Amino acid sequence: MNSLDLMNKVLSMEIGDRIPFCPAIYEHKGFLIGKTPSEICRDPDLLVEGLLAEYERYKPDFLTVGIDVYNVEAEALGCKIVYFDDSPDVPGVEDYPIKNLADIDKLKIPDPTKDGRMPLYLEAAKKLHEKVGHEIKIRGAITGPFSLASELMGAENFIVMTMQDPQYTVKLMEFTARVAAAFGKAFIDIGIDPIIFDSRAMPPLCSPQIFQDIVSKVYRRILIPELKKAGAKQIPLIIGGDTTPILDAIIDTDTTQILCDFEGDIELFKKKAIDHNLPMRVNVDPRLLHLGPIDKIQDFTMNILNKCWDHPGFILGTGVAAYDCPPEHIDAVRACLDKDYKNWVPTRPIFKQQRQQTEAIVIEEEPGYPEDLEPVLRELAEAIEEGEEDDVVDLVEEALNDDIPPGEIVDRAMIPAMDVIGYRFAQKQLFVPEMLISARAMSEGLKILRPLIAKTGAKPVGRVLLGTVKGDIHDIGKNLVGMMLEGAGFEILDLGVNVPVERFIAALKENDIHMIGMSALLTTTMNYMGRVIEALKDEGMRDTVKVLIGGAPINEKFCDKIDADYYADSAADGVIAAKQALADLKAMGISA
Ligand code: B12
Repeated sequence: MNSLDLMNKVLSMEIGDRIPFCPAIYEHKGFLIGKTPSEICRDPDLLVEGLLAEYERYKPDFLTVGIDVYNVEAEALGCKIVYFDDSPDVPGVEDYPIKNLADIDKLKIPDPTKDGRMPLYLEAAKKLHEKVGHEIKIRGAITGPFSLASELMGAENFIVMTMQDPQYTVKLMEFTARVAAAFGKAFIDIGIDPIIFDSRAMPPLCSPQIFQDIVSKVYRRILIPELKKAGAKQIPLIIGGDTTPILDAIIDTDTTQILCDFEGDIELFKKKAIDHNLPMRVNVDPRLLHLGPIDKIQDFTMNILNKCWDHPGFILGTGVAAYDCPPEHIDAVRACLDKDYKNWVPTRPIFKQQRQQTEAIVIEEEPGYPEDLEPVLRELAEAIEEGEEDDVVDLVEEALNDDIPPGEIVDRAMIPAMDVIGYRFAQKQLFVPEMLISARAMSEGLKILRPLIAKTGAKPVGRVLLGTVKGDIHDIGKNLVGMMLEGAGFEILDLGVNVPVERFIAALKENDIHMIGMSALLTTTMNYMGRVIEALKDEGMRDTVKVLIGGAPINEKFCDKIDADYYADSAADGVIAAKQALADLKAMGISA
């Protein structure tokens, strides 16, 4: 049975003669042929070369025509994409066309044969189909309606809109579903089924309620029927992350194949897939795939195989392979299939229903507020929890009228409210949209407090460069630190969020800076601070500038580990640290 015959069987839930393999290779195609993602995503011949290299090297059972999947339709609709010709970074959206709701009406469905890079992908798909379409299943990547909407108006704005304006959310998603259908039809016209990617809709970015009430219905009403009408036989829907909370709603979209990403509840996915007669791909963790070691990758793979091998529609997959993922790591996943399972398959038993084991959830205590909290501050905290911006503004003013000092309003009501939100998020009681709405409400309150906290003196005592490091967009804490430092007489140059090393270094070169304050709220981004410090050393600047760091996951030990100078766990302590830094600089003969 060749790969194509196998796939036709497995996708119809019939037992094939082996388990199919579907590694997720996008930017890594570039690595295989020595080109950057930005080069291959703009040249159909290079794209085909990369796809053929993937086929040759890993012998997958699917080839997906796509690199920077989420940018293609977005670019055709007016998003500005930034390309990186000399680096392996994946191109990204830099600016988007929907700035206010009226802009939605101005958008027109693009023509896939003419607009943006859509024709390029169609050309590559056609060439690939001619070369290997007789022996392997080829699929054209299209962006799902939630993800495209979030590209078109900026993820943060779209997420807030999903909570606050269901009518416009539906309107925009009906439009983006029609765009996806148009691109999908163009692939179908050249003999290739589409595959939908919609990972921006994963929980907790999209709340399960919104997925069920809005997203799933747009799929069921518009996208899936239109693709079926155009002749699609298979319409897989790929949403990464732990989609267990939205599994039923994903099945309700009418997709023909589901994905259980590495964090998902495999047993539950398998049971539901069997109940609904759906093929299911299960992924190996992409971080493990990248970092190894090989024996851990194989343990992870074997665990998936042991759980899923008797599901006739099971496909072994991986999360997206990083650009420079060692190819032998991907080979190691495939080797598990070849070695251990090829002889088992013909006797695979019919799946027997398994009882789902539910884990007990340990509920720790929710953070609270001081017992003696003034009623107005309690109401303020609750308004932040609820994300009621207008109430927050009124209550901050009321607290000020009651002569409560600005610092106390922040420390006793506003920061504890964010802690409550963070706890509920960790407990999966709420999701990113709610967290974002609370953050916005808090920021509105801080706008009123800012001039009161940051009373600037005549001559700055020192200049501080502030920024939240690359990969991280949390800025409330950093902004508070900036306000308090301003209040203590420092001049602040704030680089904002998601700041790469190069911008820190360039700003240091262009300005007379005494200290740099970095913020990180995620365990995945805190290490980036160390990279900035390494760059300071490489540039010979480490001895002339002091480094302050902060953010919820940071501690003294981490500060020592990355060779920063001071750590502070609050804005007030940040001021003390900054004053200490000035004194230390002075002792070194460097004065502000
Ligand atoms: C609001 C919020 C968001 C908002 C941020 C909006 C914004 N404009 O900032 C949004 C919704 C965008 C968001 C997104 C995400 N978030 Co969030 N978020 C939070 C939340 C609830 C509050 C953060 C906050 O503002 N706290 C209030 C401020 C005042 O405190 P602070 O930031 O700690 O700052 C103080 C000190 O740390 C210090 N400090 C901070 N910076 C600096 C810098 C210097 C130089 C100094 C001296 C001091 C200092 O002083 C500050 C003032 O006292 C926290 C939970 C929490 N309680 O921390 C989760 C939390 C940080 N988020 C979390 C997660 C997982 C995410 C997401 C990955 C969710 C997702 N799956 O998409 C994304 C990541 C997006 C990204 N790439 O950055 C996790 C992080 C877990 C971890 N271990 O990494 C947390 C802890 C929630 C949780 N309990 O699980 N989030």
